[in-house]
Amino acid sequence: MALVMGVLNVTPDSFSDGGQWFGRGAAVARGMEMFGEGADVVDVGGESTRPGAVPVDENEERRRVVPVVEALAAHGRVSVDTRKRSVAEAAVAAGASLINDISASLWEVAAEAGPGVGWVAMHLQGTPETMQVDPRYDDVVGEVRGFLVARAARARAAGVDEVWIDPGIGFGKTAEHNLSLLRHLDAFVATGWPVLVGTSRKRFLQRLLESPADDVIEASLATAVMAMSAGAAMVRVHDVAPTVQGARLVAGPIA
Ligand code: HH2
Repeated sequence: MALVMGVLNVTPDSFSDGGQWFGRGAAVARGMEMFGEGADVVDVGGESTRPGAVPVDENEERRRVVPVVEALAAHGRVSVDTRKRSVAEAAVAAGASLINDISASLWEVAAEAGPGVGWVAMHLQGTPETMQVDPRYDDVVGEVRGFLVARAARARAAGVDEVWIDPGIGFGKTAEHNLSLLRHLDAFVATGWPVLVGTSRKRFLQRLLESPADDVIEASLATAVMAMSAGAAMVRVHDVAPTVQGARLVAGPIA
């Protein structure tokens, strides 16, 4: 069965849930709730990477993330969503066992931590500050896949046992690029690296459906189910309980 990664943004400004879980107590309670709903991993992030978001100072990011990781790691698997080495290191020291790395450059932190700490390579064109200005590809599927396979191989060569690849839906991609990647997930699955996909509450769904943010919850579930049906081994979502139901259906009755 595909794994479900629950999103926990400990930020004042994330795209769909900014500010909601900013306090430590509220964040830990939400993480516990997601474990209760069946999340296999809770992904703790202290910096919004939505298009145009303001970068966060690394001390502030560590201050946001570490206590929440520490509290949740006693109850289930925790990943840290960061592009900063010091934040990844501090989160691993606090109990995170997966580095969800939107910069696809921190595999050495996982390698240094040794067995039991995995790494996700996510593709991003440009930087979160500018990535949606004018994203361009000749062959989005081939370029993103080539990049991820090369990074995954470097991580494996450095000694990381558990390596995931993620096409980075919405990160330096137009709605058409995102659709191409979703339609061709089989090309990523065929690489043999386990594939993680995050479509949850993303802006391209709003654009495609011409909907306000709150109305893309169902579209988020639909695209998560599509991704799992195409062979994604993990989906990153805000709405854990319905996605766990979807994962069970894909793995069982409708397999
Ligand atoms: N998407 C977001 C953040 N981290 N990590 C992976 N591996 N894959 C993704 O698609 C992905 C990710 C952006 O979504 P969200 O956390 O909802 O928003 P924000 O960056 O504003 O916190």
